[in-house]
Amino acid sequence: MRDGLTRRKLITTGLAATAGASGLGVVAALARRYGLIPPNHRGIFGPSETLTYAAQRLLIPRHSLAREFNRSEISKFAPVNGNPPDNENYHRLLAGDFVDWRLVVNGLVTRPSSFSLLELKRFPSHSQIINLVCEQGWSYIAEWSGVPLSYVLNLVGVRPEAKYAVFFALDDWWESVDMVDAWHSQTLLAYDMNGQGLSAGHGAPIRLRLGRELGYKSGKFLSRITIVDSVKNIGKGLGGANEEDGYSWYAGI
Ligand SMILES: Nc1nc2c(c(=O)[nH]1)N[C@H]1C(S)=C(S)[C@@H](COP(=O)(O)O)O[C@H]1N2
Ligand SMILES: [Mo]
Repeated sequence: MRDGLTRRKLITTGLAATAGASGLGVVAALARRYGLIPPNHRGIFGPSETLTYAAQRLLIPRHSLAREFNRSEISKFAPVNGNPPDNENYHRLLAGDFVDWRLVVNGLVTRPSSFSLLELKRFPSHSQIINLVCEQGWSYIAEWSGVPLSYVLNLVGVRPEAKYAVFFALDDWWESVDMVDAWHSQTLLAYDMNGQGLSAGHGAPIRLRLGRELGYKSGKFLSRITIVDSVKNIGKGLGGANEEDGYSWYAGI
């Protein structure tokens, strides 16, 4: 406790000094020291990506919660961003109510597994009314129910080297988060939205709902979660499909 505070104070001082001066190298050094280098630390925005991510992780308690709302605050209208996957596999799964779908969980885990929708629905469920904020400038409040990702991670047993959870979807979307957000209590594998089964548009059969990151990190139509110690060999190594289009890897809100 005391160590944590001392450490936080030290780091705050370091970051504050750096923010004022031109010494982004100091942040990089601090970030490196605490293993807080985001996958997209190179390029023009690299130093500021590192600054944002390292500052958030060092200064904000890891269990801090996104704001939750009352039922009366649920938005009347919830936009759908994009179309459901337009491929034969998705059409077939959707037509069969996803009985043939499975969520694969593998990588740095002691018991690689796959789960059917029914199995996931039988696990303890959690509901949360939170805001979904799209980087395009719109947002809506909705209630999501599902199984906390932490429950599934405990079932498969995450190995100590784990650094990121990578999510793959039935379209060409993929994204990753660090293990702080993976274990976070508001990180949900959601199958219900506002008390009803997820529509295809909102991500059937299962979507990720992260409380503390922008909408594009909350993958719809999930098919696989892979736990890794590095994302450098996945795609262009930037941590996600959106990052390859120039978005931030860390999209904390
Ligand atoms: N698989 C997949 N997940 C995705 C996307 C996508 O195109 N494919 N779009 C993202 C974006 S940009 C946002 S804002 C939210 C929107 O969720 P909604 O369509 O349920 O409102 O989903 C995210 N998850
Ligand atoms: Mo978005």
